[in-house]
Amino acid sequence: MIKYGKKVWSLLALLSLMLLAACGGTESGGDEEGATNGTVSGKFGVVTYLTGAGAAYGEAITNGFNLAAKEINAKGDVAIELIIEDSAGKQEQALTSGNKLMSDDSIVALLGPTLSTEFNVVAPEADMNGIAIMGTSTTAKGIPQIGDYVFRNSIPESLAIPAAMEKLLAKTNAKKVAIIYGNDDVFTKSGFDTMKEEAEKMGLEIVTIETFQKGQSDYNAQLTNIKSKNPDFILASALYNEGAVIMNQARKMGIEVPFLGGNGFNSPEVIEIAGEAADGLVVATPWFGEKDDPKVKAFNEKYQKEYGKLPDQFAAQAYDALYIYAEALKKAGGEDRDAFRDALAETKDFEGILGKFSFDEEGDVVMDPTVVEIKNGKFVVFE
Ligand code: 1QQ
Repeated sequence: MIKYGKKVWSLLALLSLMLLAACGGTESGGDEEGATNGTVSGKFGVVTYLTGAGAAYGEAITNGFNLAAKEINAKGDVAIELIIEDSAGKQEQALTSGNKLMSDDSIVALLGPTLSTEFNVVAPEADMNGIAIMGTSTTAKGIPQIGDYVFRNSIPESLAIPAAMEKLLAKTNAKKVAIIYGNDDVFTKSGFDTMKEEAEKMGLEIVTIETFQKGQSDYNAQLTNIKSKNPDFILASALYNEGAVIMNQARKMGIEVPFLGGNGFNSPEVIEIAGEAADGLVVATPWFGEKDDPKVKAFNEKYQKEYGKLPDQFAAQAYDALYIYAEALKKAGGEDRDAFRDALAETKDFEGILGKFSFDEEGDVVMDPTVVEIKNGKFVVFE
C-alpha cells in the first residue's frame, strides 16, 4: 500500500519535474551549461565511523564522499546532498543513525555504515524498509546476500585474503602459519574463516590460532605462543588500531616473519601507529595510489589539495561509490527509492578510480586486487 502510494506520488513528481524542466528550458535561454535544466536531485544518508579508535576509516570515507559530491554537483546534471551521521564504530549507534536516516522520506538511499559489524544490523532494517544501502568498506562474507536492497563496492575478504596468500606463498614457499584474529567483530571473524579455509586448502600447517578483543592493548600471551611455534608467516585478521599494535609488539619480541592481513590493514594508520614495525605486512587492495593511471593521479592531486594528505583505499572506495550512486540517481530520474534501487542494481562497467566496476547477480563485487606490502614505511607492490 505504502509503496504503491509512493509510486503514484513519484510519478506525479516526475511529471511536474518534466514540466518544470520544459518551462525552464525556454526561460533560461541556455546561457549556462545545463546548470538547472533537468537537474536530478537527491539526498543520501551516510552512516560512518567518525569518532573513536578507528575514526581514520570514517574520516577517509567522509572525505571521499564530500570530494565526489563537490565534483558531481559542480557538473550540474545531478545535485546531491549528503546527510552524515556518526556511528562511533558501534552497532547500537549505527542502528540509531541508520533508522533516523531511513525514516526521513526525503532520503533516497543510504551509504555505510563503515564496519561489517555495524552494517549487519543496519542493512536488514534498510532492506525491510525498501531503501537501498551500499557498503563502501564492508568486506565480511554475506553482506549483499542480506537482501535485494543491499549492495557493496568494497572487495570482500574472501577475495582479498586468498589473493595475498597466493602471492606470498609463491614467493616464500611457506609451510607453517599462525593465525591471530579478533573474535568479537563480524569482519575480523569473517577474515579468520577465510584465512583458515584458505590455509587448509593450500596445505599449510596451522600451528596455532590466537584470539583477541577490541581495544586490547597487551598481546604478550598470544605472541609468545606464536613465537614458540615458529610459523613462516602470521595471518592476522584485525582492524588497524589493534593490528598495528600487534605488529609493534611482535617486532619488539623478535618476531620477524611477514604478517598477512585483510582489508582492515589497508590504512596508512598502520604505519602511523606501528612505525618501522609495520614493515613486512602483506595485503591485497583494490586501491593502489602509485598506479600509473591518469584517473588515479588526478584523484590523488584533488584529494591532497582538499585535505592535505593522500587518499587511502577507504577514501577511494567512497569516492567511487558516490559516483555510482549519482549515476543511479540520474538513471532513476528522481527520488523514488525503488526506482533508485533498480537503477543501482543495473550498474555495469562503471569506470571509476578503482577500475571497471559491476555488481554480480547478488550485488557483490568482482574485481582484481593488487597485492602490496609495507617496505621502509611505505606501501609498495609486492613482487
Ligand atoms: C569491515 C571492514 C573494515 C576494515 C572497515 C573499516 O572491512 O568491517 O568489513
